Amino acid sequence: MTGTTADRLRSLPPLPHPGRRIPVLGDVLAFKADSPSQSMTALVDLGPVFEFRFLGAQYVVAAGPDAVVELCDESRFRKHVGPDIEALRLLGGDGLFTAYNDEPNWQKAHDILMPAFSQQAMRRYHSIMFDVADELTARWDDRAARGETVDVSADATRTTLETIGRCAAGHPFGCFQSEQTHPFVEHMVAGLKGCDQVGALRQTFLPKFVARRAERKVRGHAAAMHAVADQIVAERMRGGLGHHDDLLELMLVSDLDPSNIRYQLINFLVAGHETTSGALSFALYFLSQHPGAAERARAEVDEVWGDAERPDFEHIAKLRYVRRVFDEALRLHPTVPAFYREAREDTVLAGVHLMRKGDWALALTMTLHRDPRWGPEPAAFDPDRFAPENVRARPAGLYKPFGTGPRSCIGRQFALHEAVLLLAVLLRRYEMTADPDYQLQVAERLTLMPKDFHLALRPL
Ligand code: MNH
Repeated sequence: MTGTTADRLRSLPPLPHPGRRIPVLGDVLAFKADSPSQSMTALVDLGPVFEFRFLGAQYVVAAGPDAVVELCDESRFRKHVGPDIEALRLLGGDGLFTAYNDEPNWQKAHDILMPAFSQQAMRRYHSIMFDVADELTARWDDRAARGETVDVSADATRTTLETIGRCAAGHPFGCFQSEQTHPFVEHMVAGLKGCDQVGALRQTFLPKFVARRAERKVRGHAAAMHAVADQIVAERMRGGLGHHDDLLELMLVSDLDPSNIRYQLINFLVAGHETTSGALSFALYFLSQHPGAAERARAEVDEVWGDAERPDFEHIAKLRYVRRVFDEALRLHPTVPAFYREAREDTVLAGVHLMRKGDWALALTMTLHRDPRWGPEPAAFDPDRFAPENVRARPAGLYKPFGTGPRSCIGRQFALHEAVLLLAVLLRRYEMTADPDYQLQVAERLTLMPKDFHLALRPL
């Protein structure tokens, strides 16, 4: 650290924090425990970087768009495994998402798994994605025939879990064969919630046993999820290696150790369905609120797909407008609402906050995505923001739904292909209307998801 930076540290005012700070407890009043990232977003007026405290723990939040853009500068910052992600290691160990930057298994697994996300691999997933779409439409046809509405987030979750299970590991979860939520999802939801608590508790000055008690609960859910992963591996081994060409096979023929393979499976089964499910649900929400956009998207599907029941792989990327609808939904409701970044060296963030090497801050995607540079009404749904001429006219770096840098989302192309395909299938088959009284509510666990959102379907 140079003398001048040290001097600046002394001259920097303390970070702003929410009003009504309570001694010892901290800033709890400013937060709704069940919607932390929405609470943080609401505090953006405090300044580009603010802090909040909770039982002795300090969280630094970058909400100002320029501060978030700075945090995405890979030369100064890198991914940080923040408190809740660290706790997620109880479920996901050293799998890709939960691995530390310098953990050898990250680079190793990343290199082994990259081929599972190549164009060639995506072509194989294409027909599986249609198989699952058929199960979804069979369910929805049935509901429509009975005049019932559909629970969008629940069915989107069925669809994306089924898709990732079959594409990544040849494992059908049977999500459409049961009215119950799949036990894997039950344990995942409870596990994710528990990890959030464990992450927060470990930072506080409360005695260690408090966090450990919360940990024990999470371990129960982790064991159930690990059993699912182990069963998937056992299934594959029984059939013998060499007959499949998927992510699981890539791992099993590699020298990754068995415990890491189990963790990777958990990572992919969780990261690979929950985020896409939420994003798909938000896209359907916006389509139901904007009939003009739905009509335009439907016309595009008709034109590009024609009569083909199962158009080729290439016909998905040609659905430019459907893609814009999805991009815009992810802009307004980024299902991963924030990510952690740590300083590579001592540095000053946004001119207001000195960070020592290794210090971290939470980068909020939601505020970045609603920066005035998006146009006069940043909160309004307008897919044409993603028309090429408008993308070119905007500064780069204002859109980060998939994170940033080498630790950004490995499943991005997978998610985009799956989501655009599903939206097209649904648009072509149904007119979808929401209850006119429905007010969008956003549920938060690790990711965002519309709450209690139902659609009425009219087959076309
Ligand atoms: Mn995904 C990392 C968002 C779909 C697998 N994903 C990330 C990150 C974001 C993200 C943000 C970076 C987090 C961080 O910096 O800490 N992911 C999404 C969104 C969707 C999504 C918004 C869908 C929409 N992700 C998918 C799918 C898969 C997947 C589908 C798997 C098939 N994601 C991952 C993995 C990582 C990741 C694995 C961790 C990558 C790494 O660190 O190497």
